[in-house]
Amino acid sequence: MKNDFRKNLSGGATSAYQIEGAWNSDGKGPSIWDVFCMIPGKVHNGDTGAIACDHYHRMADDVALMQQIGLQAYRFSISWPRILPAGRGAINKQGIEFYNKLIDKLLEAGIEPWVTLYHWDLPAALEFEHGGWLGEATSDAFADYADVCFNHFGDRVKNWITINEAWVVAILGYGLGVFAPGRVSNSAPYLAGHNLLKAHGKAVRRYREKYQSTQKGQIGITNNCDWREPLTDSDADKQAATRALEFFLAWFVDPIYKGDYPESMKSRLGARLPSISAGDRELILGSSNFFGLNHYTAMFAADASGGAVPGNVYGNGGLSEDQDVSLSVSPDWKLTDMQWAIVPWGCRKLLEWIAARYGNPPLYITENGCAFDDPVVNGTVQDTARIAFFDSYLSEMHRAIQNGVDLRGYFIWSLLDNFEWASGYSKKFGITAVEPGTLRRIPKDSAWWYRKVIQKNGLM
Ligand code: PNW
Repeated sequence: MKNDFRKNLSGGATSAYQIEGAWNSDGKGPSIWDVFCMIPGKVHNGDTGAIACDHYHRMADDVALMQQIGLQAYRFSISWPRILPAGRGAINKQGIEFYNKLIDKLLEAGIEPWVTLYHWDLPAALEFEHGGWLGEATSDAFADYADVCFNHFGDRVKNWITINEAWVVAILGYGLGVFAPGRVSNSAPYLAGHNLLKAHGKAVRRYREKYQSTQKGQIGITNNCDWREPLTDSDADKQAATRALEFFLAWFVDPIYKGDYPESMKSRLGARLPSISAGDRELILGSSNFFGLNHYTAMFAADASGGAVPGNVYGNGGLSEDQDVSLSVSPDWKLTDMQWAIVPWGCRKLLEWIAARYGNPPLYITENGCAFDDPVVNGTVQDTARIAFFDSYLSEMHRAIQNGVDLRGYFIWSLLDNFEWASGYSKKFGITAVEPGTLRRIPKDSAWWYRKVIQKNGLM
């Protein structure tokens, strides 16, 4: 009964800054995360990604590990400043070499590469020159960088994701200031979001005009969204939940599938939300071959005036005063180490909401996972809560597919315990532990469980 939950593929995901290390090796330029980590108080315990999992030097072993686990696909990101140390201009050959080797190793191992072009490690040069994503010039630089990647890797890479989680970049990076570049503002997020959408559109245009017909790959964007369940069945709370989803997800997805920002955002934000010009619309509308979704948790939403946002280390309601939504969690929900509630049915409801709003697009869950800290005992890690998490979320995805959602693939976050941004190494999302000091990889029980799920193409 639980069989055949996936139509296409099961993979694992990571990102460059979280695993590579080698932050200033072989010609790599600094990113805004390299800089952000140097600012006292920004990252838990003063941790940095300078060494991280040292994946840069252990790449071949890590691919062997993926093969052992049986991954069919691997989602990783390319470090923009490893390819273009100054953000634009001269190409760093050694950076190209590294990703060439990684891609070749993956293909030899029968693992399909899924490449994210931007997973938050903006070249620091572009922060200084253009104010990062506040400058439109950064979106042009992104298209040129993407072009370099298509040109060098597109003969072998057939799945491209332009931007990872524009919401996180905009809100956590430019609104709440808890992620790089650390700005605090109630208007900058909407400008940054606008330029991120344009960057996506410009990169996709480049791919379509120069590469797609010969390389025959697909390109899309990945956004993150939690589910928002109305706290009561009052109309006011139902509208609050919809509004919360619009400020979270539709912000970036409506422009791509409908050509404009949601009405709720336009009316509430006024001049703080840039308008989508005719030219922007042409660039952005229809610019994704698939719908990438990262999903972790759910919260209740209630109508409120500038409600507080409890229960989340990042305060991830966004700028809630713009929404008049108050978020909360049920005391019955179990929490992960991120204090994110485990609500598997929320995943199904979100998938169905997306299918209904956007005409059932081909969907990929490009991240889903949980942080738990389980000890290594005699070389094993019994992470039963993580297995239960994956099992319950996959079951609900299966139900969504049965209900007609076109879900084609699934990537667990993450292959390795890694640098969890402002939480440093304190939050462990991996199906593989990384031993402090030696950095030895120790697959957790969830890795072997996932292997069986992939082999069987269904749950146990
Ligand atoms: C995502 N929020 O980040 C990222 O894509 C990963 O790099 C990260 O490791 C993973 O999820 C786990 O955090 C998010 O506050 C960060 O809603 C913050 C939020 C969501 C996703």
